[in-house]
Amino acid sequence: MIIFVGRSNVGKSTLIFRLTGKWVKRGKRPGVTRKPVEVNWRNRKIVDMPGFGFMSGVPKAKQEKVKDEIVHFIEDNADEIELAVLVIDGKAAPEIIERWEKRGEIPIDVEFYAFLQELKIPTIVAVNKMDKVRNVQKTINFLAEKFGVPYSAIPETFVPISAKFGKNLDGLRLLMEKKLRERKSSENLQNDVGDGLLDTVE
Ligand SMILES: Nc1nc2c(ncn2[C@@H]2O[C@H](COP(=O)(O)OP(=O)(O)OP(=O)(O)O)[C@@H](O)[C@H]2O)c(=O)[nH]1
Ligand SMILES: [Mg+2]
Repeated sequence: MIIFVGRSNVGKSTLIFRLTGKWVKRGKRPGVTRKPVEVNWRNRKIVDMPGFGFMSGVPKAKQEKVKDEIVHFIEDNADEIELAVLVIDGKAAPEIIERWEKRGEIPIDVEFYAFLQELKIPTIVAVNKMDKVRNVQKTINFLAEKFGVPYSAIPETFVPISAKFGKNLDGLRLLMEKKLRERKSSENLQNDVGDGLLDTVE
């Protein structure tokens, strides 16, 4: 099982559609995906998770409930989850993170990354909407510092993409395959990951 997580409206569903070609509901406003949506793809389950954080037209209490449901889903399925792709809006995230820190709160993306590490779930951070970002490397370095990812581990953790415009999806797919292989070899399993598992749909 591979899960796609992240704040609302960062482009998780768009990314899944682009990577797998499977139809998932996408939309302009935060709060489109309301429940974990499972897509069967090449002998794997891909899960499109609801976004956490602001959802338009959804009361705050319900937003909190959705976040709890996401946490429970991940905890309940931790053994089965081979890989998490944490999707970030590369344009909006640095500002949001700084705003939360100024308020003395732990930014939700930082909290979620730490949560996935705690559960020992291999994680890739897909820095999406890079079409809107002027200095991509600077954004990634900033995020790495906030997430506590050492400089040397940046290339194996962060990947800039544009789901909407199909940019660097090959880079993401390669990193996903690498992480899946590493997990398999660490578990000493015999089965191969499979060729062309993560073909991009253009
Ligand atoms: N500019 C830009 N927009 C993007 C990109 N990827 C997705 N979007 C847009 O972001 C919006 C949200 O996309 P979704 O895929 O529905 O986002 P989501 O993360 O699944 O949202 P929730 O289900 O509400 O959590 C849509 O308007 C997409 O077209 C990108 O790479 N660049
Ligand atoms: Mg969605």
